[in-house]
Amino acid sequence: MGFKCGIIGLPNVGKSSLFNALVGLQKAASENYPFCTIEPNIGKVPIPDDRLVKLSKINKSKVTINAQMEFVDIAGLVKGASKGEGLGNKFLSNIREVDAIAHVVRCFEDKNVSHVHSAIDPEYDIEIIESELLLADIERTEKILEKLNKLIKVGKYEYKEERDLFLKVLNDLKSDNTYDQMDYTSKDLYTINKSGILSFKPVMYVANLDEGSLNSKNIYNKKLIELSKIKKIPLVNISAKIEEELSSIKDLQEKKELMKSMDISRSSLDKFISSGFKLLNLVTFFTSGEKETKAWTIQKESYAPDAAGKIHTDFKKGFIAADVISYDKLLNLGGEKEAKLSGSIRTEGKDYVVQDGDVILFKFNV
Ligand SMILES: Nc1nc2c(ncn2[C@@H]2O[C@H](COP(=O)(O)OP(=O)(O)O)[C@@H](O)[C@H]2O)c(=O)[nH]1
Ligand SMILES: [Mg+2]
Repeated sequence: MGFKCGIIGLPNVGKSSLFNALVGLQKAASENYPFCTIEPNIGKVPIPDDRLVKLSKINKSKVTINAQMEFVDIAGLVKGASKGEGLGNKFLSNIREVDAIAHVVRCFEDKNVSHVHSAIDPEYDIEIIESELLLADIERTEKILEKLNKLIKVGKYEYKEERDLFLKVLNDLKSDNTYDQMDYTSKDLYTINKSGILSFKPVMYVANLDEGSLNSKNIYNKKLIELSKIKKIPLVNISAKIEEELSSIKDLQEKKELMKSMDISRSSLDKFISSGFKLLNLVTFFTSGEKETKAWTIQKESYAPDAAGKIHTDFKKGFIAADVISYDKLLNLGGEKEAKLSGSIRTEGKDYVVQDGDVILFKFNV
């Protein structure tokens, strides 16, 4: 199971440029992932993590392997998509499959690249996309309610709770997209997202900026910053075009020089990937030894056997215990040997909830 982040937005805003930049990273990393196939609209990219590098160094591992996340390039949504306009239904069903959404918003000017609504206007662009998702969701929720009501009518009262949940969802969808996710428990959100409702998925805005505006924010960007604050939606600034160019350059020196000439210190792709990762509500744990140091991801609040199952199903089936130490503690002590000698490694059982940054050695029976 992979964690997927879908890239959505109007046509010609830079989705594919961003996606190509991510695929560039994937190609660069693919020597570490011999089983990694490249699909046309799915990119698997390594999640950057400074801790992994340090951990690998301290334990003198031969190989270092990042956790991965999947990105999906979803073709442009247009006005009327919820009514099937421009292959709308197909695009909407692609969005249903993702765990989080990166909404790319055009903030660059370029006379050679047409804008579907002739003028660049982040607020209006966002409204179009969000209202298409909303309209599709209202229709879907009404259908779900119809089905649940039928079941209740024939005496299946156990569906009442779910019906009430979707009544609340419908009410929130209709009251102009101002619902507060805090009103819902994580179990509610799980049920809602599983039902194919789009508006409740975790989302971030991605401002695609001019080459020249990356450091000095332009008016479109300023507007978007304001909007993201009001809506409490995280925002990442990138220049998809620059990132696409940078990720295609293999020579590190050449890359550095190009970045210097454009006055950028760090690729914004890392920040984009990290933000996407945060949205997915995951934690990272590590396995580390002389052979390799590896980062793994798992849903927050997961138990130790589930973490073991990420590595191998046998690890979960035959789970006995987990030897655990936090990354910070291990690094402070100076390495695995020192941690063992000082008795700092805890043994945890099957009820242990894995914490972000845990370094774990699983014990199991096969
Ligand atoms: N000037 C400029 N052009 C860009 C930028 N990002 C994308 N483009 C161009 O805009 C056009 C559409 O980009 P694309 O990524 O295909 O958009 P999509 O339809 O959202 O997938 C392409 O010609 C890109 O080269 C940017 O930051 N600056
Ligand atoms: Mg495209």
